[in-house]
Amino acid sequence: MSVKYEVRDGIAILTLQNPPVNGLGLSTRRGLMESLQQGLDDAQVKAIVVTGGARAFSGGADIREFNTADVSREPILNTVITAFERSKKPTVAAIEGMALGGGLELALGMNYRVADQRALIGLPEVKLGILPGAGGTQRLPRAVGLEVALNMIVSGEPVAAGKLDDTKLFDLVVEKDALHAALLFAHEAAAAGTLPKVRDWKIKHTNAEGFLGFARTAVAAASANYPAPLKCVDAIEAAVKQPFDNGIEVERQAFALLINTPESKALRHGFFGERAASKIADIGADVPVREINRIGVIGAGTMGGGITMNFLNAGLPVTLLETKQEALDRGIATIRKNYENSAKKGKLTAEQVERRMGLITPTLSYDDLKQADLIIEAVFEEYKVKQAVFTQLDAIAKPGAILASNTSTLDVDRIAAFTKRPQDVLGTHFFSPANVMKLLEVVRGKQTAKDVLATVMQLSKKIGKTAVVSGVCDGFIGNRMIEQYGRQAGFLLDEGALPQQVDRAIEKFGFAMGPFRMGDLAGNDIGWAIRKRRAIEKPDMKYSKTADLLCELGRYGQKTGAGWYDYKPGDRTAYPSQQVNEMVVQHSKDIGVKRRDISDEEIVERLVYALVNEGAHILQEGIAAKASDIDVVYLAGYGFPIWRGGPMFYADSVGLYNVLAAMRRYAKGHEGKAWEPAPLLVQLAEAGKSFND
Ligand code: T1G
Repeated sequence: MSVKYEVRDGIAILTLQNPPVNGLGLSTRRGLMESLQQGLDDAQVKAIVVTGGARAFSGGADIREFNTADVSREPILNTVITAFERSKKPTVAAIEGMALGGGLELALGMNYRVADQRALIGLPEVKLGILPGAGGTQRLPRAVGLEVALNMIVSGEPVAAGKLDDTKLFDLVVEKDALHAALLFAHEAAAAGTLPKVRDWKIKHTNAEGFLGFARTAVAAASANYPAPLKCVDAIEAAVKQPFDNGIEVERQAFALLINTPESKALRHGFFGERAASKIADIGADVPVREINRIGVIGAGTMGGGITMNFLNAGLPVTLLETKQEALDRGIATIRKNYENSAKKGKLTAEQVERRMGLITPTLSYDDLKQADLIIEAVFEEYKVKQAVFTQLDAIAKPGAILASNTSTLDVDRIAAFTKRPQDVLGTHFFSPANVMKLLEVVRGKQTAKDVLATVMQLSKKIGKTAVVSGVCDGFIGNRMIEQYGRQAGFLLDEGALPQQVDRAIEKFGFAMGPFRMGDLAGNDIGWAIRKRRAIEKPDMKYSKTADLLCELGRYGQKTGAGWYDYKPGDRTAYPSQQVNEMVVQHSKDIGVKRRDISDEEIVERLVYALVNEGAHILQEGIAAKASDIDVVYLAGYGFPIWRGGPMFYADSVGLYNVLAAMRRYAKGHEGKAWEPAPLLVQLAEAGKSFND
């Protein structure tokens, strides 16, 4: 039963039991209705307390039910909340852990609320592209006031219950054992005999009209691609201006509209995708994880330093090894500078900075890594360097230590073969800056043991990373796809576009940064080195020569003051470059391609479908286990617009039939060979199926 019923000293206690976070699915909603009725029918019961246990009162509606029939099966959440609100016996919510979304709305329908000061309180629905759909937009403003409620609902950000102690939301905020406090409170409530209802409260505000007008303008400016935030403002405005039941109707209509928007479906896809990424088909909960208490990092450069910070932030000590003292000192100084910059912005206290710095053990000796449970190397991207490192690690690391490579392009199986313990080796591909970027590609070698993979996936969550498992191939998931995206960007220049047009078009589609601005930021010489390698390994993979011509001019990007764009000292603005544009136009002539006007739509289709087609190969080869993993890589690591759900989800929303048809059109053009469709894409398109089916 998803709700346990018991009576203690005349108080009915309803305990939600729907792990992991008491999602308010159909069986839980039914359990609440039946248990409430049982308490109302039981003459010895004087009051009713609802609790969810220590981890969560409730994380809200059971989002696993969305887009299923159950979500609208009675009793829907509004029915349950109304039943509590009409209860003739006092009802008290005992809140620990969290009360989010529908969980908070349920508590708002009760007469009283007692909360642990640390409990997370919020209405995060807007992050899923919807709005609170069970009275939250009507009751929360009545409980915490107009301004606080609007900020909580439009941002979707939870706050600790203690921060709301000065509002009417909680009748009691306690340091611990909220249930015990709630039981005592229930006795008092029963004796008092009053049954306060949030719906009857007035909304506290100073100048509602002015505030709502300002809020509407600010929200519209900040949420151009998202319909939900403005709908939140509409519903809250109804709470201020209309009777309660009218406001509920405004909220209901907005919810029904938003749940079916492409943006909400994309946001929910991303939310589930991120959690599904940590589910690995052949690794169940029964696979043990290894204990990780000490980390070793080899290389104190940009990547090694950033990787180190992730573990320091999670309170894990790191032995940081370099080959030369000055490199080690420089690396430590950079870590300190990063923390001190955060402290200047108020994100860290000076004491936290020192505590984290105190967790670093700098060393020049491999012997100091002997006790490490996990060692990550971030050394130079060359096999012979990796071989030297892993040979030494194999000699000194304790049995059972996990050995990880931060390589972004080399073969993890080949690296594992440098050791006698390939089962303990895998890739952990961090993205620069490693202490900031959420994405972590965890590269599973052929011989990587299951418990090694399970351990690193669990550790990834502890350090706040979005981890996605990749198989071994050149570029894993993200970089392998971005290479095809970059090829199309170059061909578009050959055929008639200019860098600023390509960037503007894809940024309008929603990418954080177009390919040419990205190249200038990351360094155009990185791609140059890869193309030189490709010329030997894959001579039939053609590229536009413009990128090489650019590098031959020494225009590596911001780091050389000039790249695809011109830059001014101290100014990171990318100014279109007459020299580069002339070079591009001249190159078209040199290769005999007649330049033509290219539409933004073609630019977007060619860049995005290049990702999709390579993603289909990656899926077919089993490098990625599921399409949503590929989407998560692009949402978390490559600035793909989250309201479009990732390349594979976006292709599904366009329709694979249409994607394939467009690719076939482009296959007739310049360098059309690049548009050879992946067999899986053809197969799905012809079957009328989707990647994310
Ligand atoms: N329903 C069902 N399962 C949920 C869930 C939910 N609401 N929230 C999380 N989970 C699962 C999640 O999939 C994962 O499962 C596990 O819990 C741990 O999650 C009418 C309609 C609650 C802060 O948007 O923000 O109410 O992978 O890894 O870091 O107005 O999950 O272990 O099998 O994230 O501790 C509103 C969304 C719903 C909350 C916990 N509620 N969840 O974070 O663990 S809409 C939300 C979160 C709604 C009403 C509307 C977080 C968390 P598994 P986790 P965590």
